[in-house]
Amino acid sequence: MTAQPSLFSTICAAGLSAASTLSLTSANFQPNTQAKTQANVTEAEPLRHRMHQAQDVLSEVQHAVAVIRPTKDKDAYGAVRFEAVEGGVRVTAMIKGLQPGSKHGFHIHEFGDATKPDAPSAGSHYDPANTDHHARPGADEPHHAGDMGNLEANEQGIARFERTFESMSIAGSDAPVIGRAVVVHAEPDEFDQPLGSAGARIGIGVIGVANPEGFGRPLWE
Ligand SMILES: [Cu+2]
Repeated sequence: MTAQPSLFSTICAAGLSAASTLSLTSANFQPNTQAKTQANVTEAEPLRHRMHQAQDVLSEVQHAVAVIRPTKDKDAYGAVRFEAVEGGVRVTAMIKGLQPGSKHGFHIHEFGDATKPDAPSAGSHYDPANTDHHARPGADEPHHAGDMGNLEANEQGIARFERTFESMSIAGSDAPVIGRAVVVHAEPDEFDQPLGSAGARIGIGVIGVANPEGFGRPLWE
């Protein structure tokens, strides 16, 4: 019974200490826009492809999911699942709101950042091996780990996708996709350089840790 007041006091003390630190920090803070911009440029490089200590926590994750929402004035929406399987990651997707019979470039991009209405914040194709080369997935040539090919919509404008990729992992050391973004493009991926000419970004979703319960349920039912 004595543990409770003791714990409470500790929390209060920690709270006061944090509050003092905060006010001190605010009082001393001098905005310096130029220095801040330079720091961001320097810090962005390792963050593109590395997970730092978070890797230790996430390495057990076997299932990930991205919920796709339309970008500004577009209509693509749906979900993409990632499951660790023997030799790679199985990706299953169902995307709706597409034109009947249309094809759409389908990639993992380097930043899980969907803050911009038309999604340039997601950056370029996820390419942790620095291949600097775009290609059809599974092609016998170097390609971005994020090259997933094309979605193909049926007559109802619904695309279903299922493919296993050897060139990625959920949260392992080999091209971990967790925390990156899935992008659906307006145009077909033509597999030309540098990025496949797939046009505007019509849908985007950030890849997060999935709830394993119910993960086996078919995505399109
Ligand atoms: Cu793309």
